[in-house]
Amino acid sequence: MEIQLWRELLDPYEQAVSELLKKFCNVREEYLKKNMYAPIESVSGRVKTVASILEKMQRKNISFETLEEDLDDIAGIRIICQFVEDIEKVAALIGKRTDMEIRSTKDYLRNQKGSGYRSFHLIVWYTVQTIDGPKKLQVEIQIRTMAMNFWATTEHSLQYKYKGEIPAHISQQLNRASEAIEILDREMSQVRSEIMDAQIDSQIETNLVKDILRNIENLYKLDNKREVVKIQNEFYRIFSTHNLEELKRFHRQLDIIAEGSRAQAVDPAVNHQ
Ligand code: 0O2
Repeated sequence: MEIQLWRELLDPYEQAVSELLKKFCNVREEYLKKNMYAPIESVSGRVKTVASILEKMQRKNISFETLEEDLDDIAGIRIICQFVEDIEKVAALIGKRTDMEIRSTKDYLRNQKGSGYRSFHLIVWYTVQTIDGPKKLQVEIQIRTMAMNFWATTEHSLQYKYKGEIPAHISQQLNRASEAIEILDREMSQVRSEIMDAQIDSQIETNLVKDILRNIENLYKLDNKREVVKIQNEFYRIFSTHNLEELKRFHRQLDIIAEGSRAQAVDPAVNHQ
């Protein structure tokens, strides 16, 4: 293939990766804004390098003519979850979306690879809008836990170092490490609800503080500064107690004060009724 055509081929894949990254980050944000536990911990993505495409074409005997059909991971998204249970949730969430269509799945959780690799893969059809019209592409989405990702990233580097021929004794160690990762994930699942509760509380606190600060800032513009300083000091006091219920109560009270202040600013007569 002519060198300049690689750019043309890969550009829509770059676009797909950048759009999907944004979309999956939005999913996480949506959960957090609603004070809910987010099954997505982080998202990354990449377009396969030309060197890696060429290597896989050779290895799998793929021609340039059928490249886009036969190579389903030119665009790749990796979704990292905290717990094994989240993987299913994320896969179900993808299944319900109307902007992507699942073409196939590979469950390397139930069918772990000989190397010890564990992950859940989905190949989806995704359409990007280009100046030449819509282009439907395949994208590989890998979903795995943080622990599985640690193992896969390390093993991938060793695959590169040993050009796919990892010495037997290292392979055995990697297999043992993979078993340890599975046990770790299982152990973490045991305390999942505890961890989720803690994270939800922390998110509620973050959102409450954001709201409180916005209200105090607004009061500064409208109200008696000395009163607002008192409110601000009360906020610092409550915050230092780490009592979420107190913080919620303060937030509700402040909302009422801020509402009254706004009404007064719009209609000064409110104060004289
Ligand atoms: P990169 O650098 O991530 O793009 P294969 O024949 O296994 O190479 P196939 O049949 O297309 O690939 O599908 P599969 O098995 O689902 O693998 C797709 C991707 O999953 C791989 O892409 C890796 O990212 C990851 N993967 C699969 N098996 C292993 C493994 O044993 N160890 C690690 N670390 N990752 C794995 P690429 O093209 O190999 O690499």
